[in-house]
Amino acid sequence: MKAGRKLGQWAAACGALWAGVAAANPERWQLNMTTGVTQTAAEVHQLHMLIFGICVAIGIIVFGAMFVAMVRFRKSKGAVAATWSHNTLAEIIWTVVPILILVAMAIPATKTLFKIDDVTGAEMTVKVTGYQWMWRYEILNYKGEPTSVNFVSRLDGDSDRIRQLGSGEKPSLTDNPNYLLEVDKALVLPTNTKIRFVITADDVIHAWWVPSLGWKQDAIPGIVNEAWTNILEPGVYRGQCAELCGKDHGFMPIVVKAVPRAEFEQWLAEADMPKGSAAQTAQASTIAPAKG
Ligand SMILES: [Cu+2]
Repeated sequence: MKAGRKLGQWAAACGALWAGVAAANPERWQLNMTTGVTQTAAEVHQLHMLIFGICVAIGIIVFGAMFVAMVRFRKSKGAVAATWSHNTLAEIIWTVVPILILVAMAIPATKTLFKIDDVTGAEMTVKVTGYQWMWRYEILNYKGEPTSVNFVSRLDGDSDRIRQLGSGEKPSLTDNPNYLLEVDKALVLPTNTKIRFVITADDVIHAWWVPSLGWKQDAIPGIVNEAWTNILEPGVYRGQCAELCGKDHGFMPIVVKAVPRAEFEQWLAEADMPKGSAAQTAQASTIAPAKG
């Protein structure tokens, strides 16, 4: 009884630790996947935990059987090796059981993959283009209306200064907790809105990845990939390029700022300048990707 209570307390402590490390944004030394801020991310996390549990159970059974065999049937105890070489029943069992386990894992995974692939019913489209080494965001439309919002998001000045050789400043997490995870212009998105992304690249292959959204998508020159999200909670969600793309691959972070719809509409009204306006021309001249 006493042992049972101890075990219960221990399990509760482990559970709290596990939940604590699975916050929306990945934390330093986080061990588990993030639970994220979208239905997709939550489902992906649940699948991950289910399949992790199945793998642990298989590991315990297989390694347990192996160690029992090694200890109980060792030579020093007088064990003699069997001489038979085929057993049809055993072969059928070790073929059928893994197939059943794989099918059992594939059914829920496939259901989630279909949902991740279904971009229908989106109220907004964002085009993401990867460059060496920055991201361009174009809000192609919102609620069926085209917009002219088009900007480049780069590593923020503070991170850029700290990373320079001989800057005299060593990056410190207390000075800058978002070192290499901050940009000059974040992608502002509305919450509780199905947002479709079309993702491509202009030079080499990149990948757009914000862990809290639950997916990553390759950005490939000449190909337009699709993805979607529906962010449930306002917040700032950080990500990175997830495909090695050159010397500054580690210096092209992603920041998504999710705000309530009313706030987003206000931001959009300010950012959406009429085509050909002086302000937009000035903006366009600063968004050509730098060579280097
Ligand atoms: Cu990259």
